[in-house]
Amino acid sequence: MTTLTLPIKLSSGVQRAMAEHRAVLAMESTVLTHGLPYPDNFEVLKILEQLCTDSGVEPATIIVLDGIAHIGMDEADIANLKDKMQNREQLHKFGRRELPIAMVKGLSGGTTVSATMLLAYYSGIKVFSTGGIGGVHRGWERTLDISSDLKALAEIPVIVVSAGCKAILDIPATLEYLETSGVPVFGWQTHDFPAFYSRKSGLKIDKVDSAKQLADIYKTMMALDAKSSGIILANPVPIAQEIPQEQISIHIEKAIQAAEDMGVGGKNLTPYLLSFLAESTQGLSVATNLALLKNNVIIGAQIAKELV
Ligand code: PSU
Ligand code: MN
Repeated sequence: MTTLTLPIKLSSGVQRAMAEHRAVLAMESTVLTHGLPYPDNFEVLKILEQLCTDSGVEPATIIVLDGIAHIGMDEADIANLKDKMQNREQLHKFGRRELPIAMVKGLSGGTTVSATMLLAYYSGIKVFSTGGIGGVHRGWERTLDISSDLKALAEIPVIVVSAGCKAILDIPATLEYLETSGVPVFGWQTHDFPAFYSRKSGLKIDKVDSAKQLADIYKTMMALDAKSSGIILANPVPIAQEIPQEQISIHIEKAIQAAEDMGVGGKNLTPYLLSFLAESTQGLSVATNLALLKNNVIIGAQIAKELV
């Protein structure tokens, strides 16, 4: 078999940063294609990339456009994405298993945590900031719906900075799955695993105190085991933007009931629940979403700098 050149393109900024041995932070794109309304999503992209640059770290938003995995977007790529946004149905949601078909068929879409982790690792990027990770869905006993994010976390040695996961999921089962898979889960200066909108889920995890400490843990893990898992760093949403659990849980119960009534499942379930929540909280969830994304980029950038 001849060797295949994969359709993976590094942005000019990422190429430069790598050549100069400067820190790079990966970011996902499902939040752009499926998580946030247009044109707010482009505003968020700009804000997050600027925050990253201000921290002295090169942003690498990962996305698939016309079958090419982009590791960071140049101006022309952002224009191309904006164009595709006008006909949003053509933008898919790609998990890890869908990357080869997207590349072969020349499709476009956002990459989930599992796909972003794979492309980041392949490109030599060790840290990735996102909003929330996928996990074990409620009712998994019946549906076996477990996000491929968890399997990717078990198999790909990338640090994923998130605000935990939403209570649309079965959070205790998600943490059990991660424990079984040997994935370390740390709280950023806290023992509380956050539940995305809320700073606490009621579940306890280990704590890290600094970016240096986490970077040292990552290096130690890699030295011990060449086939290491990823690491989850759970960073609670800032207090000012927190939505208390009692308040958000009403919306979450409604979202889950609506999905059940509509028979939504498989890869459509998470986007359905996310957009239901955005609508039913009337934008409240969008402000929280932006606050925690920014918070995760700031911490992710600190860690990326410790790992160059
Ligand atoms: N949870 C969120 N926001 C998100 C997602 C999950 O709070 O944007 C997205 C991420 O891209 C994640 C994906 O990787 O959904 C998980 O989808 P699934 O449950 O189908 O694996
Ligand atoms: Mn699923």
